[in-house]
Amino acid sequence: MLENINSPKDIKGLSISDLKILASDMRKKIVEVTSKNGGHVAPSLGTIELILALHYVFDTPEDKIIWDVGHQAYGHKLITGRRDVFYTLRKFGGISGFISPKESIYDVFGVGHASTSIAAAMGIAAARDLNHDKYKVIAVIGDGAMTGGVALEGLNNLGQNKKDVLIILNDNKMSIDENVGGLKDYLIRLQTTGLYNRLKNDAWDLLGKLPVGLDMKAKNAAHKLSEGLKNLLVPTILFEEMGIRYYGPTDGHDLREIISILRKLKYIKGPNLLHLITEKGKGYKPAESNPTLFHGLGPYKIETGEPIKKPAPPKYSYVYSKTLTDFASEDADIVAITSAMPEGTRLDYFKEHIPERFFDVGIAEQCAVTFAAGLAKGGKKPFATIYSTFLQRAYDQIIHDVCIQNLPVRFGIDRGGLVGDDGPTHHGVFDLSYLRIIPNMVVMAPKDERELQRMVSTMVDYSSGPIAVRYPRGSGIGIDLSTHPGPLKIGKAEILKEGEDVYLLAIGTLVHPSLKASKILEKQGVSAGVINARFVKPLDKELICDAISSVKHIITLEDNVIAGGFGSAVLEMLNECKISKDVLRIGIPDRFIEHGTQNELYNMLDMNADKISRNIFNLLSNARKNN
Ligand SMILES: Cc1ncc(C[n+]2csc(CCOP(=O)(O)OP(=O)(O)O)c2C)c(N)n1
Repeated sequence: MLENINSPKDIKGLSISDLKILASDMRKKIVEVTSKNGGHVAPSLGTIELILALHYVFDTPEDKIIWDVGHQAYGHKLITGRRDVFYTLRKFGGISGFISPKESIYDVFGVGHASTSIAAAMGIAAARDLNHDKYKVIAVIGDGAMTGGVALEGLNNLGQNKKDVLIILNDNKMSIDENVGGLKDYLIRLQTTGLYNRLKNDAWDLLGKLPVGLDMKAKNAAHKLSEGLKNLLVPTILFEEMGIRYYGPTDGHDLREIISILRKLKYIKGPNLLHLITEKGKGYKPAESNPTLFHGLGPYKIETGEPIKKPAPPKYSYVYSKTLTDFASEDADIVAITSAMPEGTRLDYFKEHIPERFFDVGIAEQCAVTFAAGLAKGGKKPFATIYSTFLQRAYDQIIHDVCIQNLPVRFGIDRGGLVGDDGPTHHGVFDLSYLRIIPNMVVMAPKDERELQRMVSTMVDYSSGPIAVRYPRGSGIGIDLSTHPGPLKIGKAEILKEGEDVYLLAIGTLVHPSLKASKILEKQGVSAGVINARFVKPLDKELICDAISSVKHIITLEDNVIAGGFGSAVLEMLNECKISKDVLRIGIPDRFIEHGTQNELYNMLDMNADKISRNIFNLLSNARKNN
């Protein structure tokens, strides 16, 4: 069936039983491709009926579907002209794992971070009205994404401005891990009573049956009475209190039912919310039974769902969490905070050992940072552990709530650098720039997992103000971690190799490639020194200036944007010290980097040892020629 679907127009005439066959084909295709490429399997398996019903009832792309996060829309890709390239999902040069307007006119609003759909849909609806257009705008948001501040801000406004937006709440009771917070409990209460809509329908039927001659006043009185009775029996409908009409809860896998409701909702103007109950991983047993693992994973065996993993050293996230947990078991002041990523950050390890000092605030990075500031104020040692890309959400909180008050909040910034197949919305390549410009902040990046341990230890000891360590996605380089090394002196770099022709000043994951590049250069007759800066802020002025005094060229290397990053900090320092050198800054250029494996991307950007050494060799040869 899927082979015949080239655009949503091709599903319009299908019967419900044909749509069911199509749903099954789509699930098979998703499992087939993600078992090889990895991806967001469980979220996408849970939305198949919803996707079919939306494209069946609405006239896309004229009507606009606005996805939240955009990780649950593989089915949407399959029926909007991308079936034949679906095998390239998340591959270098292939289609994105998220919603990407560059890729298709059916992908209306670019996304990868959570909770944006309601505000974006409201904006599109406002533009539609100003342009006197007539299309429908539909926001699809999960119960996890609904815990984010931006989503709640969107709801708060939509209820007031009454724009014609249909919100589909895709409620599977899960964020990546189990969803958290009062809203989650509330949604469960709505589900378990299940009464609301029945009562509402009864009330509507009743109104329909009232004598035709009855005047509006009497009808309104009857309506109010029925509403009052209903509110006695079921929880107050939060959304309705905010001015958004609520429909549901409805089985999100019952195609006939969703199509029938959407057909009605298509003609009901104003802000409406349809609450669908779905199952994450629907239709593929391993994903149904382990939705957290199958939220997003690498390749796996289709028959068993077992991830295909090559033996590898422990991941940075694990080393961070394990080290932190070890310290926390001796130091009762240490507290760990995540914003909906216990599994991703591996703080689940901390939670398992010290549950009373573990906090998951949901998809609420701003709350996580200000909460950490409060904990610091109360004398605790909070470790706000957040992916680099998601910490962008909390920039004002870092400045306003933490740094101005100089509070000793510890930031464990996971997924620094290029993250690979999740692409531009997820690369953590701005943090060194955005953190180092804030007064009071200390910023570190480890060269390997051993140094990460030392940096965690440094953060435990450091109480003079905010301090951050940012570390990459993936495995360390395989160092023995059986003993705990001590902390670092704040602002202390290390010379790994002396050089006479050129110095490579590197930070974080670029340190080891720099060492390798210097070895290649040595074979070519170039003496290249290597410094591991460790700190982007404060820089080790003394060590760096002393080391580089005899060379003409220095190269800075970082897995962060060149603009404003570590290399820029070095340039500023040289300028302040009135030292003049030829400086080449290697890092992420001024453009958004697509998806691919980390190796493919660093290779594309000339940021591996071979290419670094080749470029330095050419630079020095050209400089010699020009002299
Ligand atoms: C701002 C932000 N923080 C964290 C994430 C990581 N993240 C991606 S999906 C997800 C869970 C979303 O849950 P829900 O909206 O219920 O969708 P589901 O996967 O359950 O369908 C999280 C936390 C993100 N994408 N954006």
